Amino acid sequence: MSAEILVELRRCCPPTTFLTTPELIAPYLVDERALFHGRALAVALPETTAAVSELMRFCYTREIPMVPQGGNTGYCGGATPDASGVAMIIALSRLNRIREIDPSSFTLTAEAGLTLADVQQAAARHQLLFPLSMGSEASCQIGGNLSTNAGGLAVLRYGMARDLVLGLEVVLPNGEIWDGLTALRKDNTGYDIKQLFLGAEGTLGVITAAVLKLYPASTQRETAWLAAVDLSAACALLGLARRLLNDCVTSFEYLSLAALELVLTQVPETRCPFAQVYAHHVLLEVSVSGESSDLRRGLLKLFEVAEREQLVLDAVLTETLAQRADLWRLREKIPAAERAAGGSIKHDVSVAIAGVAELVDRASRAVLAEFPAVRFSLYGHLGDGNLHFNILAPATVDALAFRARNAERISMLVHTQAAELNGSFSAEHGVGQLKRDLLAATKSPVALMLMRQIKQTLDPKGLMNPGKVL
Ligand code: 2HG
Ligand code: ZN
Repeated sequence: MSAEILVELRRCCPPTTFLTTPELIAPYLVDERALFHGRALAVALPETTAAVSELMRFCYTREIPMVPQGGNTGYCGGATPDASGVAMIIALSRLNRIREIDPSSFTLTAEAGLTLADVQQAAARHQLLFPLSMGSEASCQIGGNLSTNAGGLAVLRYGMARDLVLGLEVVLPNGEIWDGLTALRKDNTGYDIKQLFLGAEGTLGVITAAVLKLYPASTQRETAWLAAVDLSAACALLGLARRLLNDCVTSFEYLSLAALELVLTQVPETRCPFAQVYAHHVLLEVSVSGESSDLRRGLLKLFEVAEREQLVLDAVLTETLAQRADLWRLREKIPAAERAAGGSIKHDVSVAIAGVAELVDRASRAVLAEFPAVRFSLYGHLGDGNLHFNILAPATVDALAFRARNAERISMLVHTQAAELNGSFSAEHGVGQLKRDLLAATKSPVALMLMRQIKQTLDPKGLMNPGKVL
């Protein structure tokens, strides 16, 4: 970076630390999956909202592009700068205080750089639950979760990240601070401005803090593993479970046999819950707060009805915390297992729940017609109609070369099938730079016009996270 800008930056933003040496900034220049490599002027580590504001005002006047970055666990390159080397990375990790927790209002005010696990633990200390939950929770940051509207493992019951927010504090591209940190549950006064920044992936401003919704902590929790007859039966099982269990289903995760086998072969100390081999597996978790429900009895009833209706072939209920952890490990380790097996071409598609089986059928046939030797790793949040329709290279070829040559075509085949069923090409991972062209190609002209007008209004100089989303 030019020495003069650095001197000026340090003079204008004295409390902020700037990293400039190649070794120190290197981790900020590559995304989680190493799909994108960028360059940057420097990495700024502001510790307060005022410091973020000063920094952004400086960048705005000098027309320096800004790339906000949280835990850098995203899947679409949304926090990785481009190759120009002119952008300032704004890393939020030092803006990491719990500002307030109000158990009577069931709210927690968190700064952007807290990890998701920090937020969950802060709520738990008051016997409260912050329900957003995902494999990367120890390192992803709440600001990133909100900016990308993250999903995860309990969306079925509690919604996506945007559903868990009451108020936001945002620094706009010119450094102005929007204090929207309201804890009101009802505020029907015109446009809901916070929604613009939730899911905007840092293209409109930087989320610095949020008032989050909390829930009573679960006092009873039961976990079951079931083998479904097929995918349609698994979907029917979901409806049955919601009805029989008083809508207490927190997670309803699907694993195809292939995805499960990947974990069993790649991850040490894992074991299939069943002695027999089944093609379709469901990890089902139910939870309640309070003492009145008998979840175990409800689940046993579910097993009985589901077997009678020929939806399931086998089922187990965990007896110990260790057994529960083992089951969740099977699900949460799938991405790591895919990596260990040479990596995958990932898809994050969603359709209405009733359409999931048809999507899998159509997309599998479309892919196999052109790539008969590929291996599938299908799994995901079936309760949300969201599948990770991931594809591994044929066992006999070089995985990296196969992906480089064929990922685009394979993704096109999968996304086309999702679109034909009115689905989404990005249910929970966002757009970033990976899916930006897909967004441009598939959103309606009116939707694109509205998005571009919003961008132009909030970020007239186009400095916020350039090249992402739009
Ligand atoms: C999950 O559900 C994550 O485990 C990652 O969204 C999905 O790696 C993937 O494809
Ligand atoms: Zn997922």
